[in-house]
Amino acid sequence: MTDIFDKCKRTHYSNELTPELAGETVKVTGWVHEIRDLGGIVFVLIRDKNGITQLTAPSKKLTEEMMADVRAARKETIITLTGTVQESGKAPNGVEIIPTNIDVINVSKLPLPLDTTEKVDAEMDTRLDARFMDLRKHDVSAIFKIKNEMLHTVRNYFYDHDFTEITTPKLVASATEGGTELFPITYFEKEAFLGQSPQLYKQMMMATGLDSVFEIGQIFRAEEHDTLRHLNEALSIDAEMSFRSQQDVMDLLEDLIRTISANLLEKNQNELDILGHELDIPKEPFPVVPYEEVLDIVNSHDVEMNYGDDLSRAAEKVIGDQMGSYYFITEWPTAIKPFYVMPNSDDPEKSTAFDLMYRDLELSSGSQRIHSYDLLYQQIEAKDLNPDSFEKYLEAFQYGMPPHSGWGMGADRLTMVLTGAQNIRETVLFPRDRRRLTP
Ligand code: AMO
Repeated sequence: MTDIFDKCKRTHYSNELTPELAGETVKVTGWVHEIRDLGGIVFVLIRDKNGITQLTAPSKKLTEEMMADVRAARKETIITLTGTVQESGKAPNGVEIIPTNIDVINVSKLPLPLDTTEKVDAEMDTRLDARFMDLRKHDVSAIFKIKNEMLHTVRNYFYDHDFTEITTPKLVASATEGGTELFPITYFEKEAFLGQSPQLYKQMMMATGLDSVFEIGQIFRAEEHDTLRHLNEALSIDAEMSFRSQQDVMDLLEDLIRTISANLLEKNQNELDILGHELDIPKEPFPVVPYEEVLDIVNSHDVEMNYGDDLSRAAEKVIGDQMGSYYFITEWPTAIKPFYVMPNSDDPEKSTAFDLMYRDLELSSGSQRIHSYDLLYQQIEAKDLNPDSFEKYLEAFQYGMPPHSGWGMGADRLTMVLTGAQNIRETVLFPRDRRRLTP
């Protein structure tokens, strides 16, 4: 018995078939994308992860048996086609395959939950319900190929800059980013939460002497928001550096964004073309706008914003229109930033916190952190938090905590920018939002 894996072992992916192979016998395996039966000739398009191959079956040249096999093809069924390459100006990659054998590997049920040929637009919910099939579409898989390359670049970048990769618990005992956005869970007889951020752990790592650490991991936010830019489970890229200032970590973030953009242009032009997205390559140093200037700009565009307000959606739109692609907002009021943010030494009302924005989208937040135990304790109390819940975190600050800085960046939001996706759900395989917990 022929092993099924031998049967479907391809010689080429679709994109590797070129007119230079004319006359050769090849084997391609994939999903039946489309069937066009014109009577005397049948075309079957076969899709794999890299493209589409055209099977051409002229009834005059093929046996009745072969024609019957071709006509038996069903959409989204997996088949292996063996055949001869022939040049064809009209077919994908300029080649078509004249079949000598067709093996049906696994038959698809019909009707399909989605049209993979993109001739019929599907609602986002329908697509997410049948995500496995949605991802068969090349303009959907392109987003994840770009996200993959971005994450690959991020990891390499950190390794090249002498960072240590860490993984920290997602089952945690206390809030980090303000108390309202936590998912409570039952942890045996105790109360626990899903982690909003690796913030406390990455800071505790500064007390270990590892100096620079990063983590790529899930964060959980019980926000009620149902927007195109919020999810309840998101992927965060976190960096933390000892003996490095706010400016140092802003420079690192900027350099990382440039490196990602350059790598994508080099490696993923095909996916960018499929998406019809022109990557915005940041050339100049990212502009820096202090919070107070943001206030002036926003108010001068008839959107009310007072000192101490966070950016409303309307304010984000105004500032995004004014600033264009990547820019930093700095000098945020200490009062509206988390307890661990170091106040500005000259003017403690202002902080060392910064946000990296892309147009009207916040991509990353960071700051210099408080490294003094006493000040940290005071700030926790000042934010009406209970220092007892931070006991183990605080302990790390009593035995020689280096001055340090860091940031966290939303990987899904960054993917939106890199792919041109307008809805964050496009950039996550199985998004978790207000209404969606499956698949
Ligand atoms: P912050 O809460 O600003 O900062 O989060 C950092 C970045 O994470 C992304 N993000 C989200 N993405 C999608 N859906 C959400 N609900 C969501 N929430 C956050 C955003 C945001 O800019 N501990 C700090 C970081 C630090 O200072 O190191 C923090 O978590 O892109």
